[in-house]
Amino acid sequence: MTAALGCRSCGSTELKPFLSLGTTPLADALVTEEKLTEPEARFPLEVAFCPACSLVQITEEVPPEQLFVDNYLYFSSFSDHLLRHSRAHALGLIEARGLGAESLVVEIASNDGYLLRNFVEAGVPVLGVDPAPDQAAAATEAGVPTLAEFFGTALAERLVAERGHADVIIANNVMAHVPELNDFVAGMATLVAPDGLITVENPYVRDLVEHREFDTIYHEHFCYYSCTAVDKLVRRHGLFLNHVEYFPDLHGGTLRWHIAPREDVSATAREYLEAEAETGLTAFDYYADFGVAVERIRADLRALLAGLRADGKKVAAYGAAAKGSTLVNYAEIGTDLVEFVVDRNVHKQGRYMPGVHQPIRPVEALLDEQPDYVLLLAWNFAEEIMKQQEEFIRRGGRFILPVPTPRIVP
Ligand code: DWN
Repeated sequence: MTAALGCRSCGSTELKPFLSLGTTPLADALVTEEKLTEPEARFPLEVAFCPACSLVQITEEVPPEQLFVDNYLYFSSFSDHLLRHSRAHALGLIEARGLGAESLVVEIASNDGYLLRNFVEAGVPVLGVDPAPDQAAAATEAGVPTLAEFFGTALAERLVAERGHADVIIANNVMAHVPELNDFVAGMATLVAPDGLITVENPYVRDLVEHREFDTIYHEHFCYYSCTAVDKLVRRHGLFLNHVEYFPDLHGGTLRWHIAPREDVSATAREYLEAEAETGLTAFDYYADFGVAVERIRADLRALLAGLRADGKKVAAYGAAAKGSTLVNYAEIGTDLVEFVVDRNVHKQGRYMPGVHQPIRPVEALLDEQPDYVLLLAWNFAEEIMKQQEEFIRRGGRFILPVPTPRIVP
């Protein structure tokens, strides 16, 4: 672990911390039975704002190999909502860009092939890049050729030499996950064709603050983006932020940035940049009080759970999500408050939540055990999950949504 020497984008050494979530275990380091009694690696979890380029980022750095290679358990295909979103993205690009058999689409952090498979079905040549070996293997087995490597300038140069430039590069939920940010963006600038397109998706830092989504802060997420930060970052590498799309119901509020070697900035992109300057996303004061709001959520959630338990209620949780790990560890929600967690990712079942050690069980445990309340750690999929759990709700089960304020639904 090494403390970042300066801003991951512009190098400024004037970073201004505004929130500390304590020293926490790695969010996706779900614990096996055999290792329950062993100490877990913990790292400071603190975020800071860069006044020079507006990038929000964590101040400590965990080696990516430790985050994404050693037993990384996140598989994208466990969310129907995400699969629908990804398919629409792929089909939209095929039509808008006139992609066909002569094209090349590269996805960075392609996981289990959840998105690229839509291009394969349409006969568009693809290449996935993902360092997580199990996910890369699953993608390759599903017919999506995938390199189990980290992406950067060196790999980009090799790919150009071997395959030529990419007509489209897709980088969803990965530009937040790379410590060497400039090398990553320089790699995309190297790989993309001169008339090509790069689409980057990440949660929007405005929604993180305004919807109090502090649990989306964890060591995998080195950076938290505004359009202003993205614009300054890509222009440093001869690329332009030309357009912005907003998806309010994905991961708590996601932006898709359209980036290209040719400048053609849309009115929408300009509006986002102007709005950020007007609302203050480009100044420290916007973030200064976030910590106070987060501490209030912690206190309110703990009080709610303690009250339910004092009334003899049985409480479980849904979603062994990385964000869930941040929430239960920062709020110190142990098995005394939440007995177990359910998750439909079979790779996570049978393990335990980092730090607080709730057992992770199949989703069916909700009907078997019928807890009175379920803390929805995967609140970003609340609609999908609560529809799926109609029987549990019919039997009287209720959910607790933790952010922006802890509340019981329905
Ligand atoms: O950037 C990242 C975000 C976008 O996704 C990655 N670093 C990791 C991941 O973060 P997360 O683990 O917080 O993501 P999810 O996708 O919000 O986690 C949802 C969890 O809930 C997964 O473990 C799957 C599970 N799930 C389920 O059990 N039943 C999800 C759905 C939709 C369901 O119906």
